[in-house]
Amino acid sequence: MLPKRLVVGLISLCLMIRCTGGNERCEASIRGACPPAWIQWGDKCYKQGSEDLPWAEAKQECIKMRSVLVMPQSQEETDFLQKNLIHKFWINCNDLQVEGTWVCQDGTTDVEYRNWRVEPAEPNNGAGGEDCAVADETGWNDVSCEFHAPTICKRPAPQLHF
Ligand SMILES: [Ca+2]
Ligand SMILES: [Ca+2]
Repeated sequence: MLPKRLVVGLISLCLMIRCTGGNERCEASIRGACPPAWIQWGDKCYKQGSEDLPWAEAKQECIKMRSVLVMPQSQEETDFLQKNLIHKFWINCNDLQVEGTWVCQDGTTDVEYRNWRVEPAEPNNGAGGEDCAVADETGWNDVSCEFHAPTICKRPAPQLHF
């Protein structure tokens, strides 16, 4: 345990930096660390699922861990995941509702970022039945939702507010 005085000092310092940083709103918060077994990138935490699963089950696995199936919002985020967890994984992106209309969401937020593989061109709805997407080093590919792929779950890093 940290001495109480040190903790109070650190919190005060954080408050001071926040409040003198020129922010219009003087909001104080300390970014917490990710739970054990989760890795941190910015203010997000990530964890790989225990086994390869079909897409819908991958989504459920993340919900069970109070998180969501990952949906990278940039190449930087993808690079971090591939370097630190696994090179190929499901993303929360599907065209199950309307063929060819891809819905990609980070939690409930629509994500505009796309990184479909260029060569061979994806998404190709191969065999007429590819409605879920995996990411790997070559970009995204649509595959059958029944395909078994690794899962990465994502959740916000805990924030302590004052
Ligand atoms: Ca499709
Ligand atoms: Ca495909």
